[in-house]
Amino acid sequence: MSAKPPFYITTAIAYPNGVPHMGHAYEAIATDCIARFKRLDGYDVRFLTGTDEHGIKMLQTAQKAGVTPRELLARNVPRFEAMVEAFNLSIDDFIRTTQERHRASSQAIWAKMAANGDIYKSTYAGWYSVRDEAYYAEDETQLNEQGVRLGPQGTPVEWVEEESYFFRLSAYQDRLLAYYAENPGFIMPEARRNEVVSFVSGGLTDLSISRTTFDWGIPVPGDDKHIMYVWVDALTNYITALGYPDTEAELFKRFWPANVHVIGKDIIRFHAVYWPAFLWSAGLEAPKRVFGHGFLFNRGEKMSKSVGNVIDPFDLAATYGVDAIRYFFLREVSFGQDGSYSHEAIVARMNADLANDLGNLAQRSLSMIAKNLDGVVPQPGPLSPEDEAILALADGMLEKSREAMEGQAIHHYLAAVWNVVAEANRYFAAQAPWALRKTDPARMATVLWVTAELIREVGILVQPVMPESAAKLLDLVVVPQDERGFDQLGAGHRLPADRVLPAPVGVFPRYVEPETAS
Ligand code: ME8
Repeated sequence: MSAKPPFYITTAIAYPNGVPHMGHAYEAIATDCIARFKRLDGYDVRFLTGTDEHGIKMLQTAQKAGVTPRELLARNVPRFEAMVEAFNLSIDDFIRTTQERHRASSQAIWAKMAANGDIYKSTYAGWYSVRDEAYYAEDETQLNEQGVRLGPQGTPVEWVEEESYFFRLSAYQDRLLAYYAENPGFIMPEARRNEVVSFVSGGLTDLSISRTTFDWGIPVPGDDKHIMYVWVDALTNYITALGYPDTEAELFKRFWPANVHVIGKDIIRFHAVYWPAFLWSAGLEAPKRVFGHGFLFNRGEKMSKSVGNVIDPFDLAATYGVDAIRYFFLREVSFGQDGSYSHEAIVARMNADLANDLGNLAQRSLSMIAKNLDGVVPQPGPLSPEDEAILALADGMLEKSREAMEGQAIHHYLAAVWNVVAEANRYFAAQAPWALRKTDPARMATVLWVTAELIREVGILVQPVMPESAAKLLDLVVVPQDERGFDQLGAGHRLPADRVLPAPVGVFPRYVEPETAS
Protein backbone atom coordinates (compact mmCIF):
# COMPACT_ATOMS: atom_id res chain seq x y z
CA MET A 1 0.00 0.00 0.00
CA SER A 2 1.26 3.45 -0.84
CA ALA A 3 2.51 5.65 1.94
CA LYS A 4 0.66 8.63 0.54
CA PRO A 5 -2.05 9.96 2.82
CA PRO A 6 -5.56 9.38 1.45
CA PHE A 7 -7.76 12.28 0.38
CA TYR A 8 -11.35 11.69 -0.70
CA ILE A 9 -13.17 14.60 -2.31
CA THR A 10 -16.57 14.75 -3.97
CA THR A 11 -18.86 17.15 -5.80
CA ALA A 12 -22.61 17.10 -5.34
CA ILE A 13 -24.29 14.79 -7.83
CA ALA A 14 -26.35 16.96 -10.18
CA TYR A 15 -29.96 16.38 -11.18
CA PRO A 16 -29.85 15.60 -14.89
CA ASN A 17 -33.37 16.97 -15.41
CA GLY A 18 -31.67 19.45 -17.72
CA VAL A 19 -28.25 19.87 -19.27
CA PRO A 20 -25.33 21.11 -17.14
CA HIS A 21 -25.14 24.84 -16.47
CA MET A 22 -22.23 26.97 -15.41
CA GLY A 23 -23.06 26.43 -11.71
CA HIS A 24 -22.44 22.71 -12.18
CA ALA A 25 -19.25 23.32 -14.13
CA TYR A 26 -18.04 25.79 -11.49
CA GLU A 27 -18.45 23.29 -8.67
CA ALA A 28 -16.70 20.60 -10.72
CA ILE A 29 -13.80 22.88 -11.70
CA ALA A 30 -13.22 24.02 -8.13
CA THR A 31 -13.30 20.44 -6.84
CA ASP A 32 -10.96 19.35 -9.62
CA CYS A 33 -8.55 22.12 -8.71
CA ILE A 34 -8.46 20.94 -5.08
CA ALA A 35 -8.07 17.30 -6.17
CA ARG A 36 -5.19 18.11 -8.52
CA PHE A 37 -3.52 20.28 -5.90
CA LYS A 38 -3.60 17.47 -3.37
CA ARG A 39 -2.31 14.91 -5.90
CA LEU A 40 0.61 17.15 -6.82
CA ASP A 41 1.24 17.65 -3.13
CA GLY A 42 1.71 13.92 -2.57
CA TYR A 43 -1.75 12.70 -1.52
CA ASP A 44 -3.50 9.58 -2.72
CA VAL A 45 -6.58 11.34 -4.06
CA ARG A 46 -9.93 9.89 -4.93
CA PHE A 47 -12.27 12.30 -6.71
CA LEU A 48 -15.93 11.42 -7.29
CA THR A 49 -18.70 13.09 -9.25
CA GLY A 50 -21.91 11.84 -10.85
CA THR A 51 -25.62 12.31 -11.37
CA ASP A 52 -28.64 12.15 -9.03
CA GLU A 53 -31.21 10.40 -11.17
CA HIS A 54 -34.23 9.66 -8.98
CA GLY A 55 -36.96 11.74 -7.37
CA ILE A 56 -40.14 13.62 -8.19
CA LYS A 57 -38.34 16.45 -9.94
CA MET A 58 -36.84 14.04 -12.48
CA LEU A 59 -40.15 12.28 -12.92
CA GLN A 60 -42.13 15.50 -13.41
CA THR A 61 -39.62 16.92 -15.87
CA ALA A 62 -39.84 13.72 -17.89
CA GLN A 63 -43.63 13.77 -17.81
CA LYS A 64 -43.71 17.39 -18.98
CA ALA A 65 -41.41 16.50 -21.86
CA GLY A 66 -43.57 13.48 -22.71
CA VAL A 67 -40.78 10.97 -22.15
CA THR A 68 -39.93 8.36 -19.53
CA PRO A 69 -37.37 9.19 -16.82
CA ARG A 70 -34.96 6.77 -18.51
CA GLU A 71 -35.36 8.60 -21.81
CA LEU A 72 -34.71 11.88 -20.05
CA LEU A 73 -31.55 10.39 -18.56
CA ALA A 74 -30.43 9.13 -21.94
CA ARG A 75 -30.69 12.68 -23.22
CA ASN A 76 -29.00 14.54 -20.40
CA VAL A 77 -26.52 12.30 -18.60
CA PRO A 78 -24.17 12.17 -21.62
CA ARG A 79 -23.92 15.95 -21.36
CA PHE A 80 -22.70 15.66 -17.75
CA GLU A 81 -20.24 12.99 -18.84
CA ALA A 82 -19.10 15.28 -21.66
CA MET A 83 -18.55 18.06 -19.13
CA VAL A 84 -15.95 15.85 -17.44
CA GLU A 85 -14.00 15.68 -20.69
CA ALA A 86 -14.59 19.27 -21.74
CA PHE A 87 -13.41 20.77 -18.45
CA ASN A 88 -10.57 18.34 -17.94
CA LEU A 89 -11.92 16.96 -14.68
CA SER A 90 -9.54 14.42 -13.18
CA ILE A 91 -12.24 12.21 -11.70
CA ASP A 92 -11.69 8.66 -10.52
CA ASP A 93 -15.31 7.56 -10.70
CA PHE A 94 -18.63 8.80 -12.06
CA ILE A 95 -21.59 7.49 -10.13
CA ARG A 96 -25.14 7.30 -11.45
CA THR A 97 -27.76 6.63 -8.81
CA THR A 98 -29.68 4.32 -11.15
CA GLN A 99 -26.76 1.89 -11.14
CA GLU A 100 -27.25 -1.48 -9.50
CA ARG A 101 -24.34 -0.92 -7.09
CA HIS A 102 -26.24 2.07 -5.75
CA ARG A 103 -29.55 0.30 -5.24
CA ALA A 104 -27.79 -2.32 -3.13
CA SER A 105 -25.93 0.30 -1.14
CA SER A 106 -29.01 2.48 -0.48
CA GLN A 107 -31.07 -0.49 0.62
CA ALA A 108 -28.24 -1.60 2.88
CA ILE A 109 -27.90 1.75 4.65
CA TRP A 110 -31.69 1.82 5.08
CA ALA A 111 -31.63 -1.64 6.63
CA LYS A 112 -28.87 -0.58 9.01
CA MET A 113 -30.77 2.52 10.11
CA ALA A 114 -33.90 0.41 10.62
CA ALA A 115 -31.99 -2.21 12.60
CA ASN A 116 -30.71 0.59 14.81
CA GLY A 117 -34.32 1.51 15.65
CA ASP A 118 -34.23 4.85 13.84
CA ILE A 119 -36.94 4.20 11.25
CA TYR A 120 -40.69 4.00 11.99
CA LYS A 121 -43.88 4.22 9.94
CA SER A 122 -46.38 7.05 10.40
CA THR A 123 -48.17 9.68 8.32
CA TYR A 124 -46.51 12.76 6.89
CA ALA A 125 -48.58 15.90 6.66
CA GLY A 126 -46.63 18.97 5.67
CA TRP A 127 -44.99 21.05 2.96
CA TYR A 128 -42.75 19.76 0.20
CA SER A 129 -40.81 21.59 -2.48
CA VAL A 130 -40.33 19.47 -5.60
CA ARG A 131 -37.78 21.93 -6.96
CA ASP A 132 -35.62 21.56 -3.83
CA GLU A 133 -36.75 17.97 -3.16
CA ALA A 134 -37.11 19.14 0.44
CA TYR A 135 -39.58 19.05 3.32
CA TYR A 136 -40.09 22.32 5.14
CA ALA A 137 -41.74 23.24 8.41
CA GLU A 138 -44.67 25.62 8.10
CA ASP A 139 -42.76 28.48 9.73
CA GLU A 140 -40.03 28.16 7.07
CA THR A 141 -42.56 28.93 4.34
CA GLN A 142 -44.40 32.11 3.45
CA LEU A 143 -47.04 33.34 1.04
CA ASN A 144 -45.87 35.57 -1.77
CA GLU A 145 -47.91 38.45 -3.23
CA GLN A 146 -49.75 36.09 -5.57
CA GLY A 147 -50.71 33.89 -2.63
CA VAL A 148 -48.31 31.11 -3.61
CA ARG A 149 -46.58 29.47 -0.67
CA LEU A 150 -42.80 29.43 -1.01
CA GLY A 151 -40.04 27.62 0.86
CA PRO A 152 -36.92 29.30 2.26
CA GLN A 153 -35.14 29.05 -1.13
CA GLY A 154 -38.02 30.81 -2.87
CA THR A 155 -39.40 27.70 -4.57
CA PRO A 156 -43.11 26.74 -4.43
CA VAL A 157 -44.15 24.16 -1.85
CA GLU A 158 -47.12 21.80 -1.96
CA TRP A 159 -49.08 20.12 0.78
CA VAL A 160 -48.31 16.43 1.13
CA GLU A 161 -50.23 14.01 3.29
CA GLU A 162 -49.45 10.32 3.03
CA GLU A 163 -48.16 7.27 4.82
CA SER A 164 -44.44 7.53 5.19
CA TYR A 165 -41.45 6.09 6.93
CA PHE A 166 -39.69 8.50 9.26
CA PHE A 167 -36.10 8.77 10.34
CA ARG A 168 -35.57 9.65 14.01
CA LEU A 169 -33.59 12.80 13.26
CA SER A 170 -34.68 14.38 16.55
CA ALA A 171 -32.60 11.80 18.41
CA TYR A 172 -29.42 13.18 16.80
CA GLN A 173 -29.74 16.84 17.76
CA ASP A 174 -27.32 16.72 20.69
CA ARG A 175 -24.78 14.57 18.89
CA LEU A 176 -24.84 16.92 15.90
CA LEU A 177 -24.36 20.02 18.03
CA ALA A 178 -21.51 18.31 19.88
CA TYR A 179 -19.91 17.33 16.55
CA TYR A 180 -20.11 20.91 15.25
CA ALA A 181 -18.59 22.21 18.48
CA GLU A 182 -15.76 19.68 18.52
CA ASN A 183 -15.03 20.03 14.81
CA PRO A 184 -15.16 23.72 13.99
CA GLY A 185 -13.87 22.94 10.47
CA PHE A 186 -16.71 20.53 9.70
CA ILE A 187 -18.93 23.13 8.03
CA MET A 188 -17.20 25.77 5.95
CA PRO A 189 -17.28 28.64 5.38
CA GLU A 190 -18.18 30.13 8.74
CA ALA A 191 -21.44 31.75 7.63
CA ARG A 192 -22.78 28.36 6.55
CA ARG A 193 -21.74 26.85 9.85
CA ASN A 194 -23.62 29.48 11.84
CA GLU A 195 -26.70 28.88 9.73
CA VAL A 196 -26.65 25.14 10.42
CA VAL A 197 -25.89 25.48 14.13
CA SER A 198 -28.81 27.84 14.49
CA PHE A 199 -31.13 25.51 12.55
CA VAL A 200 -30.18 22.48 14.64
CA SER A 201 -30.27 24.41 17.92
CA GLY A 202 -33.83 25.39 17.08
CA GLY A 203 -34.84 21.73 17.42
CA LEU A 204 -35.04 18.88 14.94
CA THR A 205 -38.19 17.03 13.97
CA ASP A 206 -38.14 13.54 12.53
CA LEU A 207 -37.69 13.37 8.79
CA SER A 208 -40.08 11.77 6.32
CA ILE A 209 -37.91 9.42 4.24
CA SER A 210 -40.29 7.63 1.89
CA ARG A 211 -43.11 8.37 -0.53
CA THR A 212 -45.92 6.22 -1.90
CA THR A 213 -47.37 8.37 -4.67
CA PHE A 214 -44.78 7.62 -7.37
CA ASP A 215 -42.31 4.88 -8.13
CA TRP A 216 -39.26 6.57 -9.68
CA GLY A 217 -36.69 5.69 -7.06
CA ILE A 218 -35.28 2.93 -4.92
CA PRO A 219 -37.86 0.75 -3.15
CA VAL A 220 -37.74 0.52 0.63
CA PRO A 221 -36.40 -2.93 1.54
CA GLY A 222 -39.28 -5.21 2.51
CA ASP A 223 -42.01 -2.69 1.59
CA ASP A 224 -41.79 -1.78 -2.06
CA LYS A 225 -44.98 0.25 -1.99
CA HIS A 226 -42.65 2.86 -0.53
CA ILE A 227 -39.94 4.61 -2.51
CA MET A 228 -37.01 6.11 -0.61
CA TYR A 229 -36.91 9.87 -0.28
CA VAL A 230 -34.49 10.92 -3.01
CA TRP A 231 -32.03 12.52 -0.58
CA VAL A 232 -31.53 9.26 1.35
CA ASP A 233 -30.46 7.66 -1.89
CA ALA A 234 -28.56 10.73 -3.17
CA LEU A 235 -26.35 11.20 -0.11
CA THR A 236 -25.53 7.52 -0.04
CA ASN A 237 -23.74 7.88 -3.39
CA TYR A 238 -20.61 8.98 -1.54
CA ILE A 239 -20.21 5.59 0.11
CA THR A 240 -21.62 3.47 -2.73
CA ALA A 241 -18.68 4.62 -4.81
CA LEU A 242 -16.29 3.23 -2.19
CA GLY A 243 -17.88 -0.20 -2.22
CA TYR A 244 -20.52 0.12 0.51
CA PRO A 245 -22.16 -2.01 1.93
CA ASP A 246 -18.83 -3.86 1.98
CA THR A 247 -17.14 -1.83 4.69
CA GLU A 248 -14.11 -4.09 4.33
CA ALA A 249 -13.70 -3.02 0.70
CA GLU A 250 -10.28 -1.55 0.06
CA LEU A 251 -11.62 1.77 -1.17
CA PHE A 252 -14.00 2.10 1.74
CA LYS A 253 -11.34 1.37 4.34
CA ARG A 254 -8.91 3.74 2.71
CA PHE A 255 -11.13 6.69 1.86
CA TRP A 256 -14.01 6.86 4.34
CA PRO A 257 -14.70 9.27 6.02
CA ALA A 258 -14.48 11.72 3.15
CA ASN A 259 -12.15 14.68 3.55
CA VAL A 260 -14.38 17.20 1.77
CA HIS A 261 -17.82 17.18 0.23
CA VAL A 262 -17.88 20.23 -2.05
CA ILE A 263 -21.47 21.39 -2.54
CA GLY A 264 -23.46 24.57 -3.11
CA LYS A 265 -24.79 26.58 -0.22
CA ASP A 266 -28.41 25.61 -1.00
CA ILE A 267 -27.84 21.99 0.01
CA ILE A 268 -25.88 22.46 3.22
CA ARG A 269 -28.67 21.20 5.44
CA PHE A 270 -28.79 17.83 3.71
CA HIS A 271 -25.05 17.36 4.01
CA ALA A 272 -24.37 18.82 7.43
CA VAL A 273 -27.49 17.66 9.29
CA TYR A 274 -29.16 14.67 7.64
CA TRP A 275 -26.06 12.95 6.26
CA PRO A 276 -24.04 12.66 9.50
CA ALA A 277 -27.19 11.44 11.29
CA PHE A 278 -27.84 8.75 8.65
CA LEU A 279 -24.23 7.65 8.83
CA TRP A 280 -24.13 7.46 12.62
CA SER A 281 -27.37 5.55 12.62
CA ALA A 282 -25.76 3.05 10.24
CA GLY A 283 -22.69 2.81 12.46
CA LEU A 284 -20.44 4.81 10.13
CA GLU A 285 -18.35 7.93 10.57
CA ALA A 286 -19.42 11.41 9.50
CA PRO A 287 -17.41 13.18 6.78
CA LYS A 288 -14.64 15.49 7.90
CA ARG A 289 -15.78 18.57 6.06
CA VAL A 290 -18.67 19.97 4.09
CA PHE A 291 -17.75 23.04 2.09
CA GLY A 292 -20.65 25.12 0.77
CA HIS A 293 -19.59 27.29 -2.16
CA GLY A 294 -21.55 30.30 -3.33
CA PHE A 295 -23.82 30.79 -6.29
CA LEU A 296 -22.88 32.17 -9.65
CA PHE A 297 -24.80 35.06 -11.04
CA ASN A 298 -24.84 36.03 -14.67
CA ARG A 299 -24.36 39.79 -14.66
CA GLY A 300 -25.77 39.91 -11.15
CA GLU A 301 -28.86 37.84 -11.87
CA LYS A 302 -29.36 34.43 -10.30
CA MET A 303 -28.78 31.77 -12.89
CA SER A 304 -31.32 28.98 -12.96
CA LYS A 305 -33.30 26.82 -15.28
CA SER A 306 -36.54 28.43 -14.16
CA VAL A 307 -35.27 31.99 -14.73
CA GLY A 308 -34.06 30.92 -18.16
CA ASN A 309 -30.68 32.67 -18.10
CA VAL A 310 -28.59 29.56 -17.95
CA ILE A 311 -25.21 29.89 -19.59
CA ASP A 312 -23.96 26.86 -21.41
CA PRO A 313 -20.54 25.98 -19.98
CA PHE A 314 -19.55 24.31 -23.25
CA ASP A 315 -20.14 27.60 -25.08
CA LEU A 316 -18.01 29.48 -22.56
CA ALA A 317 -15.18 26.97 -22.91
CA ALA A 318 -15.37 27.17 -26.70
CA THR A 319 -15.33 30.97 -26.65
CA TYR A 320 -12.55 31.62 -24.16
CA GLY A 321 -10.77 28.29 -23.73
CA VAL A 322 -11.12 25.77 -20.92
CA ASP A 323 -8.13 26.92 -18.93
CA ALA A 324 -9.09 30.58 -19.15
CA ILE A 325 -12.57 29.73 -17.84
CA ARG A 326 -11.16 27.59 -15.05
CA TYR A 327 -8.76 30.35 -14.08
CA PHE A 328 -11.36 33.09 -14.32
CA PHE A 329 -13.90 31.50 -11.99
CA LEU A 330 -11.39 30.30 -9.44
CA ARG A 331 -9.52 33.61 -9.31
CA GLU A 332 -12.43 36.00 -9.63
CA VAL A 333 -14.86 34.40 -7.18
CA SER A 334 -13.82 34.05 -3.54
CA PHE A 335 -14.52 30.38 -2.95
CA GLY A 336 -17.42 30.22 -0.53
CA GLN A 337 -18.94 33.53 -1.68
CA ASP A 338 -21.37 34.24 -4.48
CA GLY A 339 -19.85 35.47 -7.69
CA SER A 340 -20.82 37.27 -10.83
CA TYR A 341 -19.43 36.96 -14.31
CA SER A 342 -19.63 38.78 -17.59
CA HIS A 343 -17.83 38.79 -20.90
CA GLU A 344 -15.89 41.92 -19.90
CA ALA A 345 -14.71 40.42 -16.62
CA ILE A 346 -13.54 37.21 -18.31
CA VAL A 347 -11.68 39.11 -21.03
CA ALA A 348 -10.06 41.41 -18.46
CA ARG A 349 -8.65 38.44 -16.52
CA MET A 350 -7.57 36.61 -19.69
CA ASN A 351 -5.71 39.55 -21.11
CA ALA A 352 -4.25 41.05 -17.94
CA ASP A 353 -3.39 38.07 -15.73
CA LEU A 354 -2.79 35.39 -18.34
CA ALA A 355 -1.71 36.92 -21.64
CA ASN A 356 0.17 39.93 -20.21
CA ASP A 357 1.47 38.99 -16.81
CA LEU A 358 2.29 35.31 -17.16
CA GLY A 359 2.26 34.78 -20.93
CA ASN A 360 4.42 37.76 -21.83
CA LEU A 361 6.91 37.11 -19.10
CA ALA A 362 7.47 33.59 -20.44
CA GLN A 363 7.47 34.70 -24.05
CA ARG A 364 9.88 37.60 -23.57
CA SER A 365 12.39 35.83 -21.37
CA LEU A 366 12.41 32.53 -23.27
CA SER A 367 12.72 34.32 -26.63
CA MET A 368 15.78 36.05 -25.29
CA ILE A 369 17.27 32.67 -24.38
CA ALA A 370 16.39 31.44 -27.88
CA LYS A 371 17.89 34.45 -29.64
CA ASN A 372 20.93 35.19 -27.52
CA LEU A 373 21.88 31.86 -26.00
CA ASP A 374 20.97 29.43 -28.80
CA GLY A 375 18.03 28.26 -26.74
CA VAL A 376 20.25 26.74 -24.07
CA VAL A 377 19.55 27.37 -20.38
CA PRO A 378 22.59 29.31 -19.17
CA GLN A 379 24.74 28.62 -16.18
CA PRO A 380 23.92 31.39 -13.70
CA GLY A 381 26.74 33.52 -12.30
CA PRO A 382 26.77 34.77 -8.69
CA LEU A 383 23.25 35.71 -7.58
CA SER A 384 22.52 39.32 -6.71
CA PRO A 385 20.31 40.27 -3.75
CA GLU A 386 17.49 40.93 -6.25
CA ASP A 387 17.89 37.44 -7.71
CA GLU A 388 17.89 35.91 -4.22
CA ALA A 389 14.86 37.93 -3.21
CA ILE A 390 12.67 36.96 -6.14
CA LEU A 391 13.66 33.29 -5.90
CA ALA A 392 12.90 33.29 -2.18
CA LEU A 393 9.52 34.82 -2.90
CA ALA A 394 8.79 32.10 -5.46
CA ASP A 395 9.97 29.41 -3.04
CA GLY A 396 7.48 30.77 -0.50
CA MET A 397 4.50 30.23 -2.82
CA LEU A 398 4.01 26.59 -1.87
CA GLU A 399 3.56 27.21 1.84
CA LYS A 400 1.14 30.06 1.21
CA SER A 401 -0.79 28.00 -1.32
CA ARG A 402 -0.97 25.00 0.99
CA GLU A 403 -2.21 27.11 3.84
CA ALA A 404 -4.92 28.59 1.61
CA MET A 405 -5.93 25.18 0.25
CA GLU A 406 -6.21 23.67 3.74
CA GLY A 407 -9.29 25.84 4.03
CA GLN A 408 -10.27 25.52 0.34
CA ALA A 409 -9.45 29.22 -0.16
CA ILE A 410 -8.66 28.61 -3.83
CA HIS A 411 -8.71 32.36 -4.57
CA HIS A 412 -6.04 32.97 -1.92
CA TYR A 413 -3.80 30.33 -3.43
CA LEU A 414 -4.11 31.95 -6.85
CA ALA A 415 -3.58 35.43 -5.43
CA ALA A 416 -0.34 34.18 -3.82
CA VAL A 417 0.89 32.81 -7.14
CA TRP A 418 -0.04 35.94 -9.11
CA ASN A 419 1.67 38.08 -6.53
CA VAL A 420 4.88 36.27 -7.48
CA VAL A 421 4.05 36.67 -11.19
CA ALA A 422 3.67 40.44 -10.66
CA GLU A 423 6.95 40.61 -8.74
CA ALA A 424 8.67 38.55 -11.41
CA ASN A 425 7.55 41.08 -14.02
CA ARG A 426 8.90 43.93 -11.89
CA TYR A 427 12.16 42.03 -11.48
CA PHE A 428 12.44 41.43 -15.22
CA ALA A 429 11.70 45.08 -16.04
CA ALA A 430 14.17 46.37 -13.43
CA GLN A 431 16.98 43.99 -14.46
CA ALA A 432 16.39 44.85 -18.14
CA PRO A 433 18.32 41.87 -19.57
CA TRP A 434 17.93 43.31 -23.11
CA ALA A 435 20.14 46.24 -22.02
CA LEU A 436 22.68 43.85 -20.47
CA ARG A 437 23.11 41.99 -23.73
CA LYS A 438 25.92 44.26 -24.86
CA THR A 439 27.18 45.62 -21.52
CA ASP A 440 27.24 42.50 -19.35
CA PRO A 441 26.23 39.28 -21.15
CA ALA A 442 27.11 37.12 -18.14
CA ARG A 443 24.72 39.10 -15.99
CA MET A 444 22.07 38.89 -18.73
CA ALA A 445 22.44 35.12 -18.67
CA THR A 446 21.94 35.04 -14.91
CA VAL A 447 18.78 37.16 -15.12
CA LEU A 448 17.40 34.92 -17.86
CA TRP A 449 18.19 31.82 -15.81
CA VAL A 450 16.40 33.30 -12.80
CA THR A 451 13.39 34.16 -14.93
CA ALA A 452 13.24 30.71 -16.52
CA GLU A 453 13.43 29.18 -13.05
CA LEU A 454 10.51 31.39 -11.97
CA ILE A 455 8.53 30.10 -14.95
CA ARG A 456 9.30 26.54 -13.90
CA GLU A 457 8.06 27.18 -10.36
CA VAL A 458 4.95 29.05 -11.42
CA GLY A 459 4.28 26.43 -14.10
CA ILE A 460 4.36 23.64 -11.52
CA LEU A 461 2.14 25.55 -9.15
CA VAL A 462 -0.58 26.50 -11.66
CA GLN A 463 -1.16 22.94 -12.85
CA PRO A 464 -4.22 22.46 -10.60
CA VAL A 465 -6.02 25.43 -12.10
CA MET A 466 -4.86 25.29 -15.73
CA PRO A 467 -3.62 21.76 -16.40
CA GLU A 468 -3.11 22.14 -20.16
CA SER A 469 -1.54 25.57 -20.20
CA ALA A 470 0.71 24.71 -17.28
CA ALA A 471 1.89 21.62 -19.15
CA LYS A 472 2.74 23.81 -22.17
CA LEU A 473 4.62 26.22 -19.94
CA LEU A 474 6.58 23.37 -18.38
CA ASP A 475 7.30 21.93 -21.83
CA LEU A 476 8.85 25.28 -22.76
CA VAL A 477 11.40 24.86 -19.98
CA VAL A 478 11.63 21.09 -20.68
CA VAL A 479 10.58 19.86 -17.25
CA PRO A 480 10.34 16.05 -17.37
CA GLN A 481 6.90 14.59 -16.59
CA ASP A 482 8.10 13.05 -13.35
CA GLU A 483 9.53 16.35 -12.13
CA ARG A 484 6.28 18.28 -12.08
CA GLY A 485 5.13 17.52 -8.53
CA PHE A 486 5.21 20.05 -5.71
CA ASP A 487 8.18 18.18 -4.23
CA GLN A 488 10.21 19.68 -7.10
CA LEU A 489 9.64 23.24 -5.89
CA GLY A 490 12.28 25.20 -4.03
CA ALA A 491 16.02 25.60 -3.85
CA GLY A 492 16.82 21.88 -3.97
CA HIS A 493 15.54 21.47 -7.54
CA ARG A 494 16.58 24.50 -9.56
CA LEU A 495 16.39 24.56 -13.34
CA PRO A 496 19.58 22.85 -14.55
CA ALA A 497 21.86 24.69 -16.98
CA ASP A 498 22.52 23.32 -20.47
CA ARG A 499 18.96 22.19 -21.06
CA VAL A 500 18.07 22.85 -24.70
CA LEU A 501 14.74 24.62 -24.94
CA PRO A 502 12.30 24.46 -27.82
CA ALA A 503 11.43 27.64 -29.72
CA PRO A 504 9.04 29.48 -27.38
CA VAL A 505 5.38 29.56 -28.39
CA GLY A 506 2.60 31.65 -26.87
CA VAL A 507 0.71 29.76 -24.18
CA PHE A 508 -1.99 32.26 -23.25
CA PRO A 509 -3.76 33.78 -26.24
CA ARG A 510 -5.02 37.32 -25.89
CA TYR A 511 -8.78 37.60 -26.37
CA VAL A 512 -9.60 39.79 -29.34
CA GLU A 513 -13.22 40.84 -29.93
CA PRO A 514 -14.41 39.16 -33.14
CA GLU A 515 -15.57 42.45 -34.71
CA THR A 516 -12.18 44.08 -34.19
CA ALA A 517 -10.16 41.04 -35.22
CA SER A 518 -8.56 41.55 -38.60
O1 ME8 B 1 -28.78 19.85 -5.62
N1 ME8 B 1 -24.05 28.49 -8.95
O2 ME8 B 1 -28.50 18.93 -7.72
P1 ME8 B 1 -28.47 20.27 -8.60
C1 ME8 B 1 -23.25 27.64 -8.29
N2 ME8 B 1 -28.95 16.52 -6.82
N3 ME8 B 1 -23.61 26.38 -7.97
C2 ME8 B 1 -24.82 25.96 -8.32
C3 ME8 B 1 -25.72 26.79 -9.02
C4 ME8 B 1 -25.28 28.11 -9.35
N4 ME8 B 1 -26.03 28.97 -10.01
N5 ME8 B 1 -26.84 26.07 -9.23
C5 ME8 B 1 -26.65 24.84 -8.68
C6 ME8 B 1 -28.70 18.89 -6.36
N6 ME8 B 1 -25.43 24.78 -8.14
C7 ME8 B 1 -28.72 17.48 -5.78
C8 ME8 B 1 -27.43 17.21 -5.05
S1 ME8 B 1 -25.76 15.70 -3.61
C9 ME8 B 1 -25.87 14.25 -2.76
C10 ME8 B 1 -27.30 15.87 -4.41
C11 ME8 B 1 -24.84 23.62 -7.43
O3 ME8 B 1 -28.30 19.78 -10.00
C12 ME8 B 1 -25.72 23.14 -6.28
O4 ME8 B 1 -25.53 23.95 -5.16
O5 ME8 B 1 -29.60 21.13 -8.27
C13 ME8 B 1 -25.23 21.72 -6.09
O6 ME8 B 1 -24.11 21.67 -5.25
C14 ME8 B 1 -24.85 21.30 -7.51
O7 ME8 B 1 -24.76 22.50 -8.29
C15 ME8 B 1 -25.88 20.37 -8.15
O8 ME8 B 1 -27.15 21.01 -8.12
